[in-house]
Amino acid sequence: MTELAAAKAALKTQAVETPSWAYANSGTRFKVFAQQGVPRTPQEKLDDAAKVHEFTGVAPSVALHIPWDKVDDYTALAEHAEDRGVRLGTINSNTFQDDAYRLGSVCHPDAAVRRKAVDHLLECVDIMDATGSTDLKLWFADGTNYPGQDDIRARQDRLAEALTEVYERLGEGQRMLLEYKLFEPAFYTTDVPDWGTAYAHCLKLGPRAQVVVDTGHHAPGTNIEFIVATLLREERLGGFDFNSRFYADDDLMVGSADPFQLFRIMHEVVRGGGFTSGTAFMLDQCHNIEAKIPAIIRSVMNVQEATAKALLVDAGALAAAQASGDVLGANAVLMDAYNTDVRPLLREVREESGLDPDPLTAYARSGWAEKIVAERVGGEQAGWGA
Ligand code: AOS
Ligand code: ZN
Ligand code: ZN
Repeated sequence: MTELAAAKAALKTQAVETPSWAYANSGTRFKVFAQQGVPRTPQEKLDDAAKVHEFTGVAPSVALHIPWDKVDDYTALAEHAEDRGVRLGTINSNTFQDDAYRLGSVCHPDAAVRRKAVDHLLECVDIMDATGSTDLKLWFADGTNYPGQDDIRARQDRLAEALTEVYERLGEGQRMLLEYKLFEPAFYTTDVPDWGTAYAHCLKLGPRAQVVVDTGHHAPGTNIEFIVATLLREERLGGFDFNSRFYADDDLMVGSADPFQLFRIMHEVVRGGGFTSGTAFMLDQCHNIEAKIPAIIRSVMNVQEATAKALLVDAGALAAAQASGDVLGANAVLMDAYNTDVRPLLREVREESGLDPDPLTAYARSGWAEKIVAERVGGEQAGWGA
């Protein structure tokens, strides 16, 4: 197979998971700007996600959030997804929207609150059993605001205890993905603030505990591709939460703030065999002012473009330049790939897969946007900014 054919084949099998909450209304703590036609139920979120998959061909699964997507019958929800041509993906837990969690959830000083939080996580694994989801994604808002507020070490012990109980409950083929975040909502300490802390816990738990890299959860200037390379090397990169940031956890469209960073990350994914290692490629975004479905289609396309560029890196030339200490030459190999306009290649890939080469105009032509505005009244809030 030529290199171009190999790149095309990889692009055709790429899978980007879209988050249910990105289809619903969301906002900042200042205001939620409600949009017309947004989903009123988890089923309608899946209907919209199916449209993203229909026009991009590479968004076959949808991440759920419990309780935002709570239903009585998860098997029926999985069937609804299947009927629409998509499937249910990662289950995201929520231990941050209850009054009980003022001082934390699994790290809370009170054992009764920790029990409540762990029970919720165990319920999420029950849901995974019903939906057939393989991944449980854990993000904890736990932390403290003031020095001395709680014992940093004791909180780590409580975290380890909770994670162990949930890890032991996982069934065959299920994984626990632990996400880290620099700060927010806690401002002084965060209990899982960085990849090192997440990795240390995962290492103790076992191979089915892996780290999630949310691209928006780092300090400015952090070399995220280094983290990606390291976690892949240690076989602990469970997945990505893709999004873009300018300031904090902005959850903007992936590849919109810094497409070069996304390319550098995807280069390390390609280099580290991340397409075949079980790494999940998820979006974690909120579309506060832009139209939601087109924004998600755009995001999926941005991931595809960065991936295509990374696949076009001339690995042989790069290795040769690196081995001979050719600093400028090595850098030029990467930049050549980054500066390639891959849009014609991706149009070809789509046509070869029986898709319209331009997903955004195809979606606009489909009439779906008008249909949902006419049919859906009173769409729901995602949960953020509620
Ligand atoms: C929060 O900042 C995180 O990015 C999480 O991934 C969060 O759990 C997700 O946005 C929805 O639950
Ligand atoms: Zn995230
Ligand atoms: Zn986040």
